[in-house]
Amino acid sequence: MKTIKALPYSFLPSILLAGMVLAATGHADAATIHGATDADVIWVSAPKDAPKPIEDALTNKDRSFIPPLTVVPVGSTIRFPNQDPFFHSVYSNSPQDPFDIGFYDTGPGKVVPFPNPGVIDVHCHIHASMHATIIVADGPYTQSSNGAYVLSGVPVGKYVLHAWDLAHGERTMTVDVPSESADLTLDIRTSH
Ligand SMILES: [Cu+2]
Repeated sequence: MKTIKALPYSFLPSILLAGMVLAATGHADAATIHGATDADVIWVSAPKDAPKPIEDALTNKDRSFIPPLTVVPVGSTIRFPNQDPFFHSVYSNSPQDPFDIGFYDTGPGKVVPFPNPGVIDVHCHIHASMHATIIVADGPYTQSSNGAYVLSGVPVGKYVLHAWDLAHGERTMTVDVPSESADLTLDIRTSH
């Protein structure tokens, strides 16, 4: 479990809203949290309710990662296919899931497992400008769209909620989901 970090100034009022049940919805067995956000990815640490691991891919093309941001459930694997006519050598020094897969030429690339949750910064030894972010989520997750998010499938209980974007990094706070029919509005913005 991560330690809850100090929250940015204007993040604090949001916490007060977290316990407010604004309306009941028709969800049968899990609550929904939604609201405005300037984060790109929102997830909660609820390992028992983490989505099943998947096999994903992060393509190397034109000296970049496609896509530059990807979210996978904890335990997933990611392949790094190389569509450039030259070598790449992808690695991460992120403490949760460090890896260094060595040099690989054009082709299917190599597969990396991500057994631990966290925010993983990915780089290339050869091309210093290459960067991607992989978020390994140990619970329900969602990506925002047009400054808003909807996180569904959140089980009843008290959880650490994580929000991430490139400018602000990772922010965390606790949320208390009081019932399976809860529909929580939670503002996750650094300034508003
Ligand atoms: Cu490279």
